[in-house]
Amino acid sequence: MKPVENEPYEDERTALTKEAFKRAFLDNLFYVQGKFPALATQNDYYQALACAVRDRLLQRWISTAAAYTKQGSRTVAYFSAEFLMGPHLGNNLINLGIYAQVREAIAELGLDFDTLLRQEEEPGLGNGGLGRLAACFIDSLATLEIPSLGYGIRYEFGIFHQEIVDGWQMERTDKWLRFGNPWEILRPEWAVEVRLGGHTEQYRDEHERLRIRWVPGKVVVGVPYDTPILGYRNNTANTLRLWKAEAPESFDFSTFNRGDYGGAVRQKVWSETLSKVLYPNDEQIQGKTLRLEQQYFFVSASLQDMMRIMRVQKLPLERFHEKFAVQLNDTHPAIAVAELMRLLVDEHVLPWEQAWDITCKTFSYTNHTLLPEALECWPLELFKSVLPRHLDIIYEINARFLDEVRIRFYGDESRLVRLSLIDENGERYVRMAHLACVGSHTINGVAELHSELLKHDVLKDFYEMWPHKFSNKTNGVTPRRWMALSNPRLTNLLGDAIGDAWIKNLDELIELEPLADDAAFRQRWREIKHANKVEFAAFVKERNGIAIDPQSLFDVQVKRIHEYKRQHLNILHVIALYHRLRSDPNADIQPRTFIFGGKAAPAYHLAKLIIKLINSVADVVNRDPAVNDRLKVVFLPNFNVTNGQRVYPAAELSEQISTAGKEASGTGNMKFSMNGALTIGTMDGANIEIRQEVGAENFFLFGLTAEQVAQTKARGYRPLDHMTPELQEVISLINSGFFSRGDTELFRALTDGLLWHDPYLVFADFESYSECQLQVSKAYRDVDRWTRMSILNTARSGKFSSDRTIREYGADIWRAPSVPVRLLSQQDVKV
Ligand code: 8GP
Repeated sequence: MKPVENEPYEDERTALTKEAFKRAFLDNLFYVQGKFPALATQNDYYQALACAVRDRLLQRWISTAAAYTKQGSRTVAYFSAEFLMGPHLGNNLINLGIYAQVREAIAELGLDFDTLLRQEEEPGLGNGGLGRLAACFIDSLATLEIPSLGYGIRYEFGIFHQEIVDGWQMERTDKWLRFGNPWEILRPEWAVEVRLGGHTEQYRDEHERLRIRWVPGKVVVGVPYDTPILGYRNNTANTLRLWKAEAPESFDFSTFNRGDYGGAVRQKVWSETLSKVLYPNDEQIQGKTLRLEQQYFFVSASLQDMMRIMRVQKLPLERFHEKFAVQLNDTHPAIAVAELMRLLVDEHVLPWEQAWDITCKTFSYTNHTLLPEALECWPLELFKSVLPRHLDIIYEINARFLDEVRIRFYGDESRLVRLSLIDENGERYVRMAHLACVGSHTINGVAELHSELLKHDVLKDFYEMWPHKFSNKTNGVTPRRWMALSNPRLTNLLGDAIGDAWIKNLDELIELEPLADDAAFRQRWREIKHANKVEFAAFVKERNGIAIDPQSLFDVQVKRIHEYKRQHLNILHVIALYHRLRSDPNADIQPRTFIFGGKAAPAYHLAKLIIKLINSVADVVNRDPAVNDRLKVVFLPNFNVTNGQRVYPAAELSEQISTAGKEASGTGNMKFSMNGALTIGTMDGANIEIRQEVGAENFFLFGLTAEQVAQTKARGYRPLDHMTPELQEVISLINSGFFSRGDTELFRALTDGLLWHDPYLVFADFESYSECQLQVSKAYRDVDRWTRMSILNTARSGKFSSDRTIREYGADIWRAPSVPVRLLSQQDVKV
């Protein structure tokens, strides 16, 4: 098909009018779902609606493909093992600019729009911050009209579904594809083969050159599934391309003919395992063979796909780095450095030096964590058994790199040991972060403090080697999903007050600033927050069966459960408040609802014990008539994107209380602040920048700084030095079995850890935290002061749009200019 030059034309099928929508909806119900209203389920209606939206997406997708093909434009490839997209329907309607019309159209057909939205199973193809960041980034890339592809894995099972049974987390498989997925398009014609295992051997090619051949042990096929990603109110629809693993052939017929049916099917089963399930670990690696295979699988498939695109566009491979800028989202895709070398040297016979030059100009690496246990290292033997050829390539990269180090740092043997791509202290490992650093032209952290700590701590030797490679790109989140879609009441108010340009340019929120002094506006601001709280309270009632008071302060901590994020610090403070109330029933305490949510990695026992403690405290506190008009505790099960959209708009206090120097950035902190919640937080990650933007007077700061944490540890941290009488009461209460029906051992692993060897310094920060919480309560009682602070948080959150982040990546790293898209219709293309 060739695009034809003429004016854009809205065809009947994809017009954005209400009438066209209703027609499309009924058409789809009939011809796609094959149902009529008497038999249709809510899910049928959802699918019919999704297909109507999808037609509009496809029109923009084709238009975008046409524009990019014509321009031959430089393209960003975002490589990520996780894309935590959240539901598509609502977001696509926002980005098409037709949310209100479609809601009306559906109502006019006699259906409940919200019920249909709720039918969508969210694609939970990520663990937390890193995966959600990838989703925000591809939204911003499309909004900024930058040609880009997201490359990842189409996991059949995403992050597990969390249930709470008797206070404990239970994991259930996430069958998100159960009813099909209307947002993806299968592209079997672009399937590629990926090899694994086996061995290498030398041979002589037709010119008698000595070369190396990889004889794989097994082969899988990667099949791409494409999801169009719309920009906000433009004609751009970029692509998220996720790979599914399949067997080359369903049956091995030679085996089958020998009568070994089981053996014949085994290959198929094994192949499909590769994209079967997301590893549910956040910030902790498990050195499992399957995970390395997954990483290599999607990276190899993606690089091969990019080479196919080069062929289609008739570009020589020597220009790979001019056509593509590849961003490595953490080290999960870092094997791409060795794979691109293999493809260029072994398969396309480029000289090593030229291939290396192309490789280094192609990749950039983002680090997302400072936790040592999250830095990926693969045992050498395991690595060799999966990727024998890549290990050779890594040895060669390492040898050349260490030669360079030797000359730069004459006589510094220990530096060689520290920088090597191979860790030789004891069992030998391949260090993926080192591979990423050596093979990339830029390296960045995700908030200012984090980038500084990378330079001076985790990646210090690389910084000394190549200071010019390092920069900071503070994270951001998309205001389309995290404000326009999830907080419609606020969006309406903002629309009345300052228009809606902020949705595309979040800095415009600054126009709100003067309104913080307008009493009538403050009143409306409060009404909106209150309405959001009422709605959320109804949801909690339905989910947890707990009645919470919308007049109380909604104090929220939602994120993965991890010791460094210190949910236990929060719950210890709740117990302290409970203790104060029980000791003095007349204590003047600001009524609060403490809301927790988050998943623990299934094998992370302490994190699961923290969940149990939160639920156990909730059980006691919520039932105790002596306090329960003033304290409530809620653990919201299965925190995910959908539940995030419910909770951020209702929150008043955002808990960002990690041990300073541990949280790389955080992005939930940004979502809270832009929705008008105030932060209680440490000097960690992006908290520091949020405080800088909103003003110290509009932020509740407590705790040790990263520097003080380091000093405290260097001196030898002794938790008991920080024991206070109140903290003593809290720990005793837990250990007495008060929250565990007399079981004095249940929480011992947790309390012993805190008392004797807590690397996260909970006791050291407890007093400062409690004191700061008193300040919070005081501020909350001054209704006007609080409202003013809340408005200023939203007004000054412009920096935290992922559009700003992506502009910075674009200018400093990718250098991929935007390519506006002209809308084509069916009339414009001829076969
Ligand atoms: C997270 C960081 O913990 C968080 O501070 C940051 O905002 C987010 O990345 C986005 O940059 N890191 C991870 O989620 C992470 O390292 N996960 C990998 C181990 C799976």
